[in-house]
Amino acid sequence: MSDEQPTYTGPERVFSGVQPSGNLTLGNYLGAIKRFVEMQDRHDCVYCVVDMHAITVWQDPTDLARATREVTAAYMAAGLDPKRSILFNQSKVLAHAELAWIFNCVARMGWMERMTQFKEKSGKHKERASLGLFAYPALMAADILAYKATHVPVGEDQKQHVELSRDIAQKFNNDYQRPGFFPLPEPVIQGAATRVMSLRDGAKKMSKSDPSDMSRINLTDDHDAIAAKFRKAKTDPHPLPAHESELEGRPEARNLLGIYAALADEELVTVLDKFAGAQFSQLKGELTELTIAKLTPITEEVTRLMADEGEIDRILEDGAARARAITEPIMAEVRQIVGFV
Ligand code: AQP
Repeated sequence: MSDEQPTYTGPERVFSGVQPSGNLTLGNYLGAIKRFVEMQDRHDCVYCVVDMHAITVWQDPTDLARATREVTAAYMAAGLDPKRSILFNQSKVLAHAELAWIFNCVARMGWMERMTQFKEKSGKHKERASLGLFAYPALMAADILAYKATHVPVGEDQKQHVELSRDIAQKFNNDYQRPGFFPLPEPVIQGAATRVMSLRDGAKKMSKSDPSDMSRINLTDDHDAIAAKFRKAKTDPHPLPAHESELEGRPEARNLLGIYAALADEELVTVLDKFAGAQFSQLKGELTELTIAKLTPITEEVTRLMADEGEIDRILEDGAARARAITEPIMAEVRQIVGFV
């Protein structure tokens, strides 16, 4: 679809979220949470724990509640300040569900059928996948647009969904002849680790739901587990290269060097320079130390915060009230535009 329509002139706002669907991974941290923190200083930010997205695949209710508090704790442990950014869980703000229904009626089946995440997650048995899993991108568009958010920091895997949100916003604006009502949100995909890959297979994304725990670093892993996972990480038989062009066809080398660069806050070229000609064993050793140094303070803080669930719930409640204050006038206008009396 073309983006030609009068541009949105409202304020800039950042929205993003993480699913409480299991242990957070290094991929979630580097691709999303670390970048949320970087944006907090410069923008008006809304960060959600997307529990309604999580139930698109089965979640044990007790585990879902625990994971919702744990993602909130991880947000704060990583550096999000609940006074500056709005932190809350999605199910507390009904605008998400309401706008998602309207967007279900705006989005086209053909658009949804092209979504690679649905194809991957539903696998060979699409007829057994939940209707919610299919409609997931419409809920994500509602998450973003209920706040008229303009920027969405995500990992590479979510780019297609943010682009679909643009299509939905544009079609809504066109269908209801309200040019510029919704912004066309921009995905913000930056840094050296926008797609952290599985440690067992450089062609697969590192994911919370991968059946192999050895494929990922969890934010809750202890030092021994981190060391063992990097030690056993898949490699290739060649020494590490000096130039980015030589990473072509070497996904495991690219992945480990990219993780190092993102954790060290260095450019990939600097890291290539540092390890040029070295064996994987040297990179793995230094990567283990760096990962432990960066993740341990976060893990310890998550444990400390999780000891007071009441305080986490209070933060979520406060964030939800502030979130509702943004969505309510927007939803009042949406209802009027759609013709709901
Ligand atoms: N491997 C990754 N590399 C970089 N970014 C990643 N993200 C996820 N995996 C990687 C980013 O983390 C944010 C939150 O993701 P999510 O929990 O909403 O869902 P997801 O993308 O489906 O992540 P997972 O870990 O793979 O979860 P499951 O296994 O439950 O599906 C997003 O910004 C995502 O891009």
